[in-house]
Amino acid sequence: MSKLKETLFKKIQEHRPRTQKLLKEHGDVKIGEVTIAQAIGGARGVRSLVTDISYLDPFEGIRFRGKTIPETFEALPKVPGCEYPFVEGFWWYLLTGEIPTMAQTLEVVEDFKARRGVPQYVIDVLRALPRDSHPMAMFSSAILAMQRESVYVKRYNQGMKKDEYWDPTYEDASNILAKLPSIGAYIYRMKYKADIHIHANKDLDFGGNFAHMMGFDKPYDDVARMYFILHSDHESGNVSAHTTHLVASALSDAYYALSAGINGLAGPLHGLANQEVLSWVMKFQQKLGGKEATEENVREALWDTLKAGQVVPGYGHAVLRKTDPRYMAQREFCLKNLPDYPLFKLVSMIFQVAPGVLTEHGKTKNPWPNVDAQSGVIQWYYGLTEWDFYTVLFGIGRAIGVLANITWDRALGYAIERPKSVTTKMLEDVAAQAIKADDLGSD
Ligand code: HAX
Repeated sequence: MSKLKETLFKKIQEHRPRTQKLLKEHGDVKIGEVTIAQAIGGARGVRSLVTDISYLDPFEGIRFRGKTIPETFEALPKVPGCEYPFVEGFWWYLLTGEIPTMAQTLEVVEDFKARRGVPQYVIDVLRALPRDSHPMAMFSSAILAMQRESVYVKRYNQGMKKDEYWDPTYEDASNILAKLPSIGAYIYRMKYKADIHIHANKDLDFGGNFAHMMGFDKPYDDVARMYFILHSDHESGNVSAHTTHLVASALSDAYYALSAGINGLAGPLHGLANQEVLSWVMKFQQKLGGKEATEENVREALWDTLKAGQVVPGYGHAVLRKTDPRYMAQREFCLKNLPDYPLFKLVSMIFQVAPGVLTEHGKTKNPWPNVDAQSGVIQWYYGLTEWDFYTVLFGIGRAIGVLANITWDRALGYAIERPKSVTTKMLEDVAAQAIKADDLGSD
């Protein structure tokens, strides 16, 4: 057994009694109530998911296993000569909650290298899709096509015990994750780089090899590491994480579950917003026709979007009530590495203007930028200008978080998900009863 799997198993054994005790002795304790607005409004704020891998505070933002983004970057072993940590060490951290040593990290690096070969039939599937298919449809199809590889399914069919489910889920998760950079890079080069491919480099780590296979020079390897880690996890309620968790709760394997989660990420209100931001900015520049962007014409363009009944992409969030620290982490990267880049300056100007416009518009509960408002600028600067590929980058990162989560879901025996529906009439009846109770109270 690898060191990572051994450590994970130890953590699972330590954790299981906590979940069992909560269920057995405190199962009836209430942690919240559900309103009609929440039932109709996408279960916003309803506490019905449990994860220890990350937690999203509305004002502080994300913490991975208790650490903020800067603390996480600081604590993890760095790739020699680079500023950002190994993605493989981050995978260890998300799974176990422990910062790995360099030796432990390098063991995962080697393990991933051994797992990273992509079967030829996956390439065939990708090549069979029309070349104008969206990269996210390609990415999801590639993951789904590999379902026949599932170790979990083989073990399940042999009659595995429930408390062993985590083990082949971990194997599936590792096998999938190790292949995602190659799959992403293959899609990119097939679609946008004249179908000319670059072989994996056996000396490179997850982020380094991705940059190499994409065909981008340093420091794009660090950009990739930063990007994957930042996008990995945002607690369990977002669409991609929740979908992956939901599908896996039926004991569908990690291939089915992740492919489904990736489909959710492809929505414009979720992960696709990063491509929408770039598309918005480019349309805006086109409209300016060479004129300089000013706060005034940015404000005008934002209002045009809102008046057309559209959302301003990259702004707002279902949980956050301040600027997303993932936005700030990328902004700091830009301030350090590309402070005078015109696109960065324009995005910074939008950051100055948009919160005021959205506040005046008066609808959104959070007028501040989210992760997607900034990420395209960095990609564009380093030469990745094909913005409909951006959500695949997000998807590779998001896979780290959701695969760690479903490994733990199986370890802790989380149940098949099945919330209860009510009818509109039932809601109307409850509302009428509430009015009656109010009237009696005021008599
Ligand atoms: N521009 C215009 N209107 C917005 C808005 C925005 N950026 N954000 C929210 N609103 C509107 C909503 O559409 C909603 O309008 P209706 O009452 O007419 O339905 C109202 O404000 C209240 O919404 P909310 O409670 O503030 O936000 P939600 O929790 O419902 O939605 C979203 C959160 C992120 C989906 C939303 O803010 C949005 O659509 N933002 C733009 C798209 C975007 O950037 N998505 C990426 C989010 C981060 C992420 O998941 N990345 O993957």
